[in-house]
Amino acid sequence: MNRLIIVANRLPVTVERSEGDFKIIPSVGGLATGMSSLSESYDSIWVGFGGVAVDEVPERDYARIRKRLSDEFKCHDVALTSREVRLYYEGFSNRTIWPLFHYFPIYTDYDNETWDSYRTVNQKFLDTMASVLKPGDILWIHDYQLLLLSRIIRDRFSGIKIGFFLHIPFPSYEMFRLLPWRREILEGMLGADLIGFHTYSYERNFIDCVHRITGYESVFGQIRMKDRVIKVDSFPMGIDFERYSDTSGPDVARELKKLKKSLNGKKAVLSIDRLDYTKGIIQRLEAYDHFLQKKPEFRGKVQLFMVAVPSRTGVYRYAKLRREVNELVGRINGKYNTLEWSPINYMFRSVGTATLLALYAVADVALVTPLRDGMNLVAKEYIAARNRMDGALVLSEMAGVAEELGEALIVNPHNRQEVADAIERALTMPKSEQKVRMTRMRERIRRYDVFRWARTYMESLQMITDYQKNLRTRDLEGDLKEGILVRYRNAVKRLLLLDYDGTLTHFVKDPEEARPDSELFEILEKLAADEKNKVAIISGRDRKFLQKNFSSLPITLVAEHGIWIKETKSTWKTVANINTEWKAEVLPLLNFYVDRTPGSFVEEKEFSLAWHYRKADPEMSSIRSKELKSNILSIVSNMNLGIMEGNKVLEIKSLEVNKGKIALFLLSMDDYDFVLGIGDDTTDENLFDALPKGAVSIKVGPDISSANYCVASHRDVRSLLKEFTA
Ligand code: ADQ
Repeated sequence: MNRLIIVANRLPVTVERSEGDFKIIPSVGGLATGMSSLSESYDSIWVGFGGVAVDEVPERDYARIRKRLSDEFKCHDVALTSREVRLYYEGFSNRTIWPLFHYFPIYTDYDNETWDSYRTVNQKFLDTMASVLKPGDILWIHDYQLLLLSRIIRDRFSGIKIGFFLHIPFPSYEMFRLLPWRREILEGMLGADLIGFHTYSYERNFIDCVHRITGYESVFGQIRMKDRVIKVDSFPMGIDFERYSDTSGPDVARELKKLKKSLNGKKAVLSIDRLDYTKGIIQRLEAYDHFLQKKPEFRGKVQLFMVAVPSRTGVYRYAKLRREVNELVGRINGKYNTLEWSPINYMFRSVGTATLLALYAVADVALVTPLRDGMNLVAKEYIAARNRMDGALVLSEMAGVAEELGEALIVNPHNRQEVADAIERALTMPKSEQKVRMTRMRERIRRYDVFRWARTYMESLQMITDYQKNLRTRDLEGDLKEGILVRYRNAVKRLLLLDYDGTLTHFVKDPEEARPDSELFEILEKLAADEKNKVAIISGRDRKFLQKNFSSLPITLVAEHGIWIKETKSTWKTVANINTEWKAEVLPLLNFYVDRTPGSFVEEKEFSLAWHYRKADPEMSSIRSKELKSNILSIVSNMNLGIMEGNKVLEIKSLEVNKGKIALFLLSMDDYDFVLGIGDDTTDENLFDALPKGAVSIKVGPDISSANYCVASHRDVRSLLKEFTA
């Protein structure tokens, strides 16, 4: 059985002092439940903070707690000091990442001291794990307190499968870029093989930030980095549906009876969350006040149960919020109180499972109106508990869960009138309509529960790591090289497809200077002289350049990535009908970038436009090229144009042509028993992908590629080609 190491800020236990000793109580939170379902397939071990700081208790007690955690619960405690808890957890995690990722930039602190501690603690997690990790282990790291850990582990242990899941939103670039440590944080996350989010929007935001800040490209949720491909995907977390849908227990019945008695026929509205400014508690209260103000006929007929669990009490904002909520509840109650009725029943505490279920069961309406929420499990729990298919959910569009629950009454939590109207609609919704909406939502929540979530995630992690194995290009040396030479010699009809810049020759600052030297000429001449060979140079260069430098050789020339082809002793032809009207629209934009990026220039080709920035300042041009690329993307997306990123060049051209398509055309001309493709940049990936099974594809350079083999530079290419003709 494989071992699964689950890494989270907090271990799934609570350590409580009791009569001079300690009690360790396993928690029943969503994450612990989801992970427990994996115990059939994996031997699970947890690594995290146990909740007791090293300097909080005598050394001997601390050692005892750690030992019990590990022996009895398979939990490995990360030893944190109370200072670290203050700086890393309350500080960087909860005063920097949490507010910023929830779109509260004005609540965000940028403090080097807390950042240093965050880094140190992420490192400490590794130290604890180092004694636990074994080859073949799978790691699943959770949440925003450990954004750097994946990279730290990858740098130390290669070959470990690492999954990371973020439980909070991932913000848009405009928000994320505010972080002074944005690059380190992204690089930290990118150490994982699979990065999971609750929703597709967070996934998109992340990919966008990665592209703009690090420059890595992504295709269908795969980010291609220099030496690895990783997967980014969304996995909306679910709940243990059965647990919340069973409200039949005696404890629940008892609680329910109490609640019903206190309601005395009034309708119940429920609000339940951790006391957090992201949950929109103040705004919710204001909307409820507004509702009572505008609809006096409901006074005395509804009761709001407002339950708030104390949370992060050591952080100033939370203490302040607690006071504000207290005051507001007091004010609203004071405004409408009568002898028989008080509009809000406020509980500032955590409630047990039976009470929680009874509250869900009694509530005619649930008000889930966070200002931002990664997912929000309360909404799902309420739906699960509505086993009579009634009740209505008022749900904020800012919660991740809103993407799954279109049948809820969706509101903007900042729009007081809209929330007030939704409360009224929910309270007066006909039973038949409640049933239709609730049935659909329940079915969905039941199907994709927390167990399915955990399983799907693990399957995805397995898939991406298998895929990576297949992608690993092998160095073309020794026996491998010998094998190719033998196949070459035994073949009777060979097709050799060669890129030019960076493959047959090195790069130079001025593209015009990259003339073939005599050594290359000799190699090509010899290859072409063998009548078993058909040699083609497939380049991004224009016809003029290829014509000038290679027309004396009996080889096929392909210009502009496949737009033009010239067979030996023939003239240039195009193989596709290509539209060029788009050029008039794109050219001014490129010229604008030339003006702002000294040293760059635009090359206008017949069927494409290329922006070259090899001679420009590297840092500036790298920023500009990313910016230009995203600007062009918005223009070209509906014109069937593609952007090809070569080495220090962005080329915009019709998607009707690429090196792969021309390779297929050449392949169709004869029956070859040896096919070779060599190239160095992303445009050559189309070529590699188009080659038939059994063909030899070689990537020049260290980047990840779909080629079978790789070599370090154009010199290796030349030496291989020389050996062919030796
Ligand atoms: P939270 O911000 O904690 O979680 P949420 O998903 O709603 O938010 O989970 C809260 C949990 O606490 C629920 O299971 C709920 O039953 C329980 N709870 C709330 N109030 C309670 C009370 N008074 N007494 C007892 N239990 C109470 C973070 C993210 C979310 C994301 C989850 C899971 O902020 O967006 O959905 O992680 O990824």
